[in-house]
Amino acid sequence: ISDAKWWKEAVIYQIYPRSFKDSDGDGIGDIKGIISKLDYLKSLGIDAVWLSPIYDSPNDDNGYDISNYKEILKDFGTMADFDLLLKEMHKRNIKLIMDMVVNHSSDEHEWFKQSKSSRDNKYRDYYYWWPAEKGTPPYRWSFFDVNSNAWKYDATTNAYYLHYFSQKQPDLNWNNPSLRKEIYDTMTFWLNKGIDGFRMDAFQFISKDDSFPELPKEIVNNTFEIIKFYGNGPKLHEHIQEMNREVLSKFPNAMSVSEGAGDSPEAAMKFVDPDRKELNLAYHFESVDIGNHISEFGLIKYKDIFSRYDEVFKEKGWLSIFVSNHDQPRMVSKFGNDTPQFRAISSKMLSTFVMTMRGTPYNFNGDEIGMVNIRFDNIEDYNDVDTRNKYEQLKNGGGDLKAFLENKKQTSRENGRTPFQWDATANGGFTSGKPWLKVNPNYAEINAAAQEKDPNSVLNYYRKLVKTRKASPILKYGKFTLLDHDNPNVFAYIRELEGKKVLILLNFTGKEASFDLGFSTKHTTLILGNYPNKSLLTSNTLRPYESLILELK
Ligand code: TEU
Repeated sequence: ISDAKWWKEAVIYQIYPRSFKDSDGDGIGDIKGIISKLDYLKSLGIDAVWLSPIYDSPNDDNGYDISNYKEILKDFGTMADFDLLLKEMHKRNIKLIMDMVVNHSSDEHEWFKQSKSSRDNKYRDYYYWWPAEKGTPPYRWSFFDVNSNAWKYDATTNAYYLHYFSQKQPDLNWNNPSLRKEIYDTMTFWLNKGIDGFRMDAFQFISKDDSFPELPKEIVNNTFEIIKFYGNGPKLHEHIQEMNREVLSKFPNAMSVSEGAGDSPEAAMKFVDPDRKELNLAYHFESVDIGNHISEFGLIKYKDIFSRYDEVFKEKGWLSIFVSNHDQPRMVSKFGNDTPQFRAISSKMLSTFVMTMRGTPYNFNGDEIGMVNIRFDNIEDYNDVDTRNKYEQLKNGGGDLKAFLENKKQTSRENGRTPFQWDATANGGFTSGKPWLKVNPNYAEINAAAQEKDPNSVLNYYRKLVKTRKASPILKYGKFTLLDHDNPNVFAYIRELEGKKVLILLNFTGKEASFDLGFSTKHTTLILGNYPNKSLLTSNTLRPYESLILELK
């Protein structure tokens, strides 16, 4: 394969460090905890870890609000721990992708403290300020603000500052070349340590028109419109190209992925078209912003998103394939079925999808053992700034709080953040102390240790999947063709490379489902299936949540 690259062939595993493994009993996951689980990661067969932020932070948004880009958060350990982690990962041939959050910083970052101290401070223009004598600034919607207002008034200099996310996450002003230089220095600092790349947080939002034209009315509370408007600032690609020249081009083996990639496949392509010299992988949200549960939005719409993107990316560019992350509820609770009857089988089916689709597969920690939504009853159980502030806002407006909490049981991103369930001991073996966020009480049944012993477990199936993917150039590079488009129950497709074909059949329902491929499945051999016993393939039927990877002759 002429354009082979390690990040096209890699399986990426996302670690949410706060919830992965606590080594010192303070209830918060840490770097030493991760080090103690590196052999587990190795046993999965994964190639790279994307580590959510571990930098110094007051944790308004769990590290996505950075107060010092070159220091490690004390709760997580020290720089020496980090250096050891990197060394131990590389020893095991696991690469490390860091999360770089540079659309905004923490309001406790030295830059912001300086910036807000006076209008003529040299850091003033590191952020966006609107002097109050000009009147109220043109409205900007905020993701996490209690009033959905991205402008916050600050009396020190009688001005408003911009924050697309929480009030403690002021947006960095990328129009300022000194700020951009600081960011490039920071990235170079980490790359010089030997890390293997970056996931660029909220990166589609970095460029802003600082004349702040009126916002289109449709934008409010409409994710798609917000991404369309905020995700395509006037100098976005100019900045990314500069970053490529100043940093990425000097580290040609490092991978780069933008979180968010505009509002269409064509927009996403602009981030990663090799001729444009910007980034390596696109990571778009259409397939997760599609709705709350697959039974509501339906499989056909879901298939269409993947086909539409694949069509644009079939000749060049590269996509990320994922079904969950730390901003999403649990994969099985959204796209599968997390009842005891179907949890394991549908988890396996979903991972089969991720591992057989074209693009680099990502697994969010815990999905490989089939962890499910915790479904908190009380707002006090939530730590997440997004959920808490939306609750507050609703409360202030006299909204239906009960309905809100009910909805969050299905949709809150905190469902994906509960501590990793390692074994059946107290707190799922995550910590010997009091966990920062409740552990799902089902850890007694759902945990890694129990699954180690069971050859048919979700975990052991996941390992087989990774092996299958890694051994197959067809699954990595093969062309994707969707079959049986109108089938609302079965996702069927072929991957094809140099005349060799693999057929993938996925039943997304809890019932037997039939399919019509337009050809017979007689001449197929099974590569991997998620049921332990023989399939009903001869009758063109799949069992509930069945998945099959077949060689097609
Ligand atoms: O998320 C940014 C972001 O754009 C998402 O909230 C996105 O809109 C959503 O996932 C689509 O469904 C990043 C981080 O991943 C998130 O954890 C942070 O809270 C946020 O940036 C602010 O740093």
